[in-house]
Amino acid sequence: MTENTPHLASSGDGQVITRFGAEFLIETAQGETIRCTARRKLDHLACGDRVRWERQVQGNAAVTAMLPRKNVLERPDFRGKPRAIAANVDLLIVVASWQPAPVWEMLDRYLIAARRLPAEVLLVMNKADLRSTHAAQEAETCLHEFGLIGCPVLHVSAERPQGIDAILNAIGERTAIVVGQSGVGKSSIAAQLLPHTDIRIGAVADTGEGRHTTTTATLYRLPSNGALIDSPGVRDFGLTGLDFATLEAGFPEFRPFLGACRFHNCTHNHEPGCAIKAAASVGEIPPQRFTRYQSLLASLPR
Ligand SMILES: Nc1nc2c(ncn2[C@@H]2O[C@H](COP(=O)(O)OP(=O)(O)OP(=O)(O)O)[C@@H](O)[C@H]2O)c(=O)[nH]1
Ligand SMILES: [Mg+2]
Ligand SMILES: [Zn+2]
Repeated sequence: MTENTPHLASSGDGQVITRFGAEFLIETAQGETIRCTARRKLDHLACGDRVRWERQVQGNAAVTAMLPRKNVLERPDFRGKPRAIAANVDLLIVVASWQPAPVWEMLDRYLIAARRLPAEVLLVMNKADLRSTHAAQEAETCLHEFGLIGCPVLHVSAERPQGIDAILNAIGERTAIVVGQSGVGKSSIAAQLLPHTDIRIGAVADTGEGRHTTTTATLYRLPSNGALIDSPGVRDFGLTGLDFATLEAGFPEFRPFLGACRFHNCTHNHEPGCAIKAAASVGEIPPQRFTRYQSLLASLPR
């Protein structure tokens, strides 16, 4: 191999562990981590991507191609252009906490994103130790609704620690990513799952807001053969290119009623004879979720 005979070029397949601008850490098929650059045409590469790499005779390694992706999680950059956060994700672990408090509409958008990937979704309510002191009744109602629509919910505390094994079991041998607001404890959870790995954790400000401690997505191998991607916290999670069909599909609680509206192109908003609205009005569809659906609908480009 090249390690012993540097005059020989080598090549192989690998996976992006993390990237810092134009520099990538690639895990080779042999489990070795190497530093690589990539051509500009591969600028869209993200953590989790499978790639082909080559080491030059001079000793520099470069990513030469991206292998086919199963899926990619994106969010808009400051210009609104889609930016890849991570690729080849099986499970989207949406982390929320009691401080900072959940932004429910953001959780709705993550559910839509998971459905679109597609990937399974798991809602992890971290900081369970703060629930009795910080949870407002309205928050408990909103959270309860996620359970009602069939979204799996785990209550954990990365600090206690408590409930961490349940996360590990949910991941199994798959690749999961933790996403959510800054300061909810994504890296704290990652650190609990990976006790021998050095992972940065940052205190929340007095306002309860996170300080954006994690700055780039990183993939970690779990002892269970699965993988966990820790990702930078967001202030908000926007969906790129959201259309009506994607929005509707992101509300699984609508499914039993779809097709029963008077108009086949019903948007479940102002239309007469809407079966979804009727179900929401009698509580068969969780009302808070339905209200937020309407505001998401209003945000769609016309
Ligand atoms: N009370 C309590 N605090 C916690 C818990 N888990 C994490 N924290 C604290 O929350 C703060 C933020 O933790 P991080 O793990 O850095 O949060 P993060 O989601 O990775 O934040 P970003 O990297 O900025 O997105 C730290 O001060 C942690 O000690 C918990 O279960 N209970
Ligand atoms: Mg973090
Ligand atoms: Zn309708």
